[in-house]
Amino acid sequence: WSTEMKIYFAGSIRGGREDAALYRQIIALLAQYGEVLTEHVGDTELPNDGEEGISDEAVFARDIGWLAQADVVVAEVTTPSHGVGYEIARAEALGKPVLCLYRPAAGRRLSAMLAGNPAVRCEIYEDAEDLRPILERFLREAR
Ligand code: 6IA
Repeated sequence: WSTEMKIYFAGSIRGGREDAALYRQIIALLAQYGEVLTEHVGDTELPNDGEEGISDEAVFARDIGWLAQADVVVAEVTTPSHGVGYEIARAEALGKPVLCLYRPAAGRRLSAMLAGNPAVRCEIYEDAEDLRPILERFLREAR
């Protein structure tokens, strides 16, 4: 594996931090395959109203810069998030490979804008233990 691959991981922040510990696990897995540009998304201490000391404008500019540099985007999309949806659309427009990871449950359904989008790969899983083969296949094909 090339350690040069730059991976942009997207997960909900203000959309809700229920899955923050899982994001952290996914980031740790991804870090075995490349450089994860967005490790703060897995910071379980991060309050969902945002980090102190950095403006929304600075967050936006920084994240857009990272997205432009990224080779691939991996998004955990179970908790709906405007920011994650925006990042996915932006990555698609930039022609970057996008993988969406989704945990199905009764009473919710993945947005048709992702599930019905031929430009993004959506993979269903149950917990972090399922992810290694899914991530390896995606990253191999993206290289
Ligand atoms: O709408 P959301 O807040 O749920 O959007 C989450 C997504 O947008 C994540 O994938 C991040 O890449 C990006 N994002 C949104 N807010 C932040 C943010 N907030 N910081 C970094 N990325 C963000 C302030 C806290 C931060 C400085 C650690």
